[in-house]
Amino acid sequence: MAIQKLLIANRGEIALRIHRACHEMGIKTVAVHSTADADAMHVRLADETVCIGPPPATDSYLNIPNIISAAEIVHADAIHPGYGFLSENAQFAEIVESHNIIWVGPKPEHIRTMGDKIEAKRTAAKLGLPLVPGSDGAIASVAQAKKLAAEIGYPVLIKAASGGGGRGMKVVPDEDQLESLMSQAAAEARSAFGDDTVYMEKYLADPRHIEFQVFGDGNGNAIHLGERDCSLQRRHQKVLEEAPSPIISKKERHRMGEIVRNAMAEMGYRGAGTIEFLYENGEFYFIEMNTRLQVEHPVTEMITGMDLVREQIRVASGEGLSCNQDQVHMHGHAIECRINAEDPETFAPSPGLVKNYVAPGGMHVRVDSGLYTGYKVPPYYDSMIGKLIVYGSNRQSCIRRLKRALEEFVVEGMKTTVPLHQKLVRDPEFLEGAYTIKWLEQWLAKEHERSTETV
Ligand code: MV4
Repeated sequence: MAIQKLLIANRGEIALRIHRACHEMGIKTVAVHSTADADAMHVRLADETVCIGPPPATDSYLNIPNIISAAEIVHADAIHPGYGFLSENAQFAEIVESHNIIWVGPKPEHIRTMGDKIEAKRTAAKLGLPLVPGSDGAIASVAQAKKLAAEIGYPVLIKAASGGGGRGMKVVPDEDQLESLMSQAAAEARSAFGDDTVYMEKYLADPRHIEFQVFGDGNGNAIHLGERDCSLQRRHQKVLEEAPSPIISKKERHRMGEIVRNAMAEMGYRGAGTIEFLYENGEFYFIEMNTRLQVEHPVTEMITGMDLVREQIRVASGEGLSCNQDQVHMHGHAIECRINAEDPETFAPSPGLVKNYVAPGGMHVRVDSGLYTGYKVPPYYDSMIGKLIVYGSNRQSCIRRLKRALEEFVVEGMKTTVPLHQKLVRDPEFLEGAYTIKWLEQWLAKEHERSTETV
């Protein structure tokens, strides 16, 4: 069924991104927004707007009855959830579908399965994905944990079944600390997620975070769009992402790509998904699957030339994927810098009035942002105000262009992470592509030391 009017259940740059895809496809858009976002760019551009509540997200962007009511009032025939907020809420997906509204997302059952990290690992194992050695399911007792940890070898990692984003994770260095760290992890998981189920994995000391982009049509056809390297993170927040990974060979990409593609085809996966791996000593280990479009999807778009939001909408409306695997071609290199309204040294949020905004441009430079001069960044939400995505025929030319684009970026009135990126892309180790998940925080600590040194 062709979609005529789509409700965007999100805000910020991703709401704008979805609006743009819709208008290119001839689909009318509905922006739902909190009172704090009345002046947002995507609200200005949308065909219709509905205010769904006060600033706190729980009362607006997470308020299911208000969003469904808005969709009914304007007769929207589809809802796109973006990322974050309700995007991985299986119950919301079910409610949308039960109102005969097209859910632009994966099947609710797949969202639910992948939301439970233990179920996700079980499913992944059945589908032939390689796992980190660990417990087969939840840990039931300290005795069982001790026995298993002795088999796996210390250090081990205790993770929350409902977790994600690193919350409720504990590294256990030896058996003496197992019992106490296990109960701490369970307590943290209970207070954060209302579920104290934990599981165990071998702790990988210094891996890279590599994720594969997949797409399914829901009827057993699936494609992969290669990988992204997302190892550069600070406190589980990604800072800069690139595609392809500087350390994955064509052969490895093809091998893993086929494994994830077959897995998605076999499960009948529908829509966009990301399969997350840790990569160490030449081996991939599945850790989680995200059942949504991700912030960093544009780097994949740059190297494949595909519009992933368009693809999501096609699949949701039953038109199927626009191509098969043989028609997916990856060329060149792309890097995304997340631009946050934050102090680049302390990372303290820095919302407020944008006194002057000039985005970079030119060949192969893309800026996804709802910012404009005179806009007021509200203090209630995530501090990401935009993304700079740059393409080059190879990694070196991409980085040269990225430096040039970062020089052009003007955001006045608030602190941003632009200066951080300007420094980062000049670091010799970054230039070599020689980084792992621990590298950025160590680099930031060194940079901080350097900047606070007294003469
Ligand atoms: C791990 C790990 C080491 N060993 N699992 C962090 C959040 C969650 N998505 C998975 N995480 C990790 N799981 C094993 N068995 C290290 C991390 C991790 C991490 C992973 C990806 C990117 C950045 C990270 C930062 C710290 C820890």
